[in-house]
This record gives sequence, structure tokens and C-alpha cells, in this order.
Amino acid sequence: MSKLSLRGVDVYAGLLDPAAQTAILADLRSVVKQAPFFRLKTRFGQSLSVQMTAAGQYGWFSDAKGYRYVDRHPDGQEWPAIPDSVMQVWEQVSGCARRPECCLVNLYRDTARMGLHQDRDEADFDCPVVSISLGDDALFRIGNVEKGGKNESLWLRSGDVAVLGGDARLVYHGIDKLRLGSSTLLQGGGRINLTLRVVT
Ligand code: MD3
Ligand code: FE
Repeated sequence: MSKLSLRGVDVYAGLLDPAAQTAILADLRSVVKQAPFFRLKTRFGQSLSVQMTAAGQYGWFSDAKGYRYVDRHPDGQEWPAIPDSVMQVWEQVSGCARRPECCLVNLYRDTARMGLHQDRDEADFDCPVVSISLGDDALFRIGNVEKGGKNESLWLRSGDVAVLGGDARLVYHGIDKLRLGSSTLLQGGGRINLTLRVVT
């Protein structure tokens, strides 16, 4: 494990060994069985390339009314609980007394990517967001708290954990591309990213 810092984002590279990654993935399989992946649409009716689901009290949703946290999967069911294996990572790195209320699960297949954005729909920016990468390598791009300016990039690998707190909490960030086939962890290839968030 090595710890590096990029613009205030702490990256614990290789924090999760292969056994820990497989254990989290097994727990995610039961999450996804209860709350299947779906594709969000923007206000303008365009589908996002990343597929999503969630665990915890809240998940993320968007439709004609825009983006927001919701307490149910689009199928009407409550979100499944956040697995203990994932909670343990939060306890290990977050430095936060509150517990996460949302574990967003992003699935990247093929050419899926995520454009530059800020995460600012949570009520308490003193709480960090913790990100867990599983599967193929992904090129993570980080900008600034204000739109524009210079960006920096970093490859996130399977088992890496990033903590976005303090001054880094409101920076613009996104995923430019995957290195498809760089990992054999996921059946069918691609990448899963978990983000743990305090919402209220
Ligand atoms: C920096 N996910 O779900 S994780 C997202 O890999 C999201 O799926 C990307 O951005 C992914 O919103 C990047 C790293 C990350 C997550 C949240 C952040 C970086 C962040 C919040 C604030 C600043
Ligand atoms: Fe984000």
C-alpha cells in the first residue's frame, strides 16, 4: 500500500488486497440482485454511459425533474443495506464520526465515462466522500473548485481507495476512460466504483 496526495485527494493505492476486493464484490452481487443496475437519464432525456445502483438509505436518481437523492430504487423497493465489508473501509479511512448514508455503485463497461462534475447535493461538506475502485484501471481527472483551470490525471486501479475531503471535497472531477482488460476481477470486464457519502 502506498499513500499519495493529488490536489488534496488522498489516494491509498492498493489498500484492498485481492481477497478484500473479492469479498466486497461478493457482497455487491447480493446488493445488485436486490437493486439491479439502471441507466440514468439527464433532464434532457439522454442516457448516461455509466450504469448505477446504490445501497444505504439513499441512492442517486435523475429524470425530467433533474438530479437528486431518493430513498427508493426506481422499481419502488428500498435500497439494500450497505455491506459491512464496505462500511469497514469507511471506518478505516474517512476520519469521519458520521456513517455513510449512501453507497453509490457505478458500473463502467466498454467506453463508459463520467464527465467533469462536482458532488454538491449532500448537506454536510465537512464529511468526505470515500471512493473504492474495483476492476479495470480508470483515468481519473481532477480540476479545481471553480470551473476551468488546469487539470491533473491519475490512473485508479483495482483496490485503490480515495478520500475526497477538506479542500478537495468540492473539486471538479471525472473519469475519462478505462484501460479495458487490465483486470480480471469483474465477470464481463469493466470497472465498478463505490462512493460512500453522508447525504443529510
Ligand atoms: C472528488 N465517481 O460517483 S470516484 C461520482 O470513479 C464519481 O465513478 C467517479 O465522481 C468514479 O460522483 C470518481 C472519485 C471521486 C468521488 C467523489 C468526489 C472524487 C471526488 C467528490 C468530490 C471530489
Ligand atoms: Fe463525483
